[in-house]
Amino acid sequence: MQLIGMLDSPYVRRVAVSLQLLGLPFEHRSISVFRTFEQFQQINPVVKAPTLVCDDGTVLMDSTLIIDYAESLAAPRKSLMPSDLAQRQHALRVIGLALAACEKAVQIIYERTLRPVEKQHQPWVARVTGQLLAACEALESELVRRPLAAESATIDQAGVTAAVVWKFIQMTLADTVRAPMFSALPQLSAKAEQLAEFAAAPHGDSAYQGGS
Ligand SMILES: N[C@@H](CCC(=O)N[C@@H](CS)C(=O)NCC(=O)O)C(=O)O
Repeated sequence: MQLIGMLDSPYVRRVAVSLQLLGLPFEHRSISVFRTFEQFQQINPVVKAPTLVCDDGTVLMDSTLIIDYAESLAAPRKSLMPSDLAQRQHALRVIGLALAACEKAVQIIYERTLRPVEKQHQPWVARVTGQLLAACEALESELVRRPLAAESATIDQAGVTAAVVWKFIQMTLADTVRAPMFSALPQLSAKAEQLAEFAAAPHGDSAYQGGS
């Protein structure tokens, strides 16, 4: 199968890391939804990253749905979701907070980079910034309350998503979400970035450094 999209997208990156941890080989095509819109459009007319082209040619999109499909492919051998109800509930809360933080960060970045300065709407930016900070603070509290594993054998989807999202936010909006105000999130991120699965799919322009 082929994963389409750039690893500067936290959505693409969480899929790239998850596929590796689930033991699923894939080819990565580092195609930009902005700089290479037409090329992306040939693969997925909706132009959403990540896109997954399955082995039978079916085109999936949305990181959570792609990971759901990957989980089905890997089952019952492996899963990144805890089966215990309390642990699963915690994982779902962490993933929800991390994805909300991610969405708000992307909204701020799009406002800053895609709109002319005179068309940027400060009340909207202030609202989204408040939501981003609220999500990061709640995420930090969850990680303090219940620390997440950050080893290849034990990291779960909550750990993958929280670590990927924190790295993305620090690479793009460190002026808004100031690392010194947090401790559990930077610690999780620092450990996760050491893992082979994170190192093979680094945040940025490069392609996945593994697989076929
Ligand atoms: N909820 C989606 C969000 C994906 C998303 O917004 N991806 C961005 C790249 S970071 C994208 O495709 N942007 C182009 C667009 O929305 O037109 C997911 O989890 O995959």
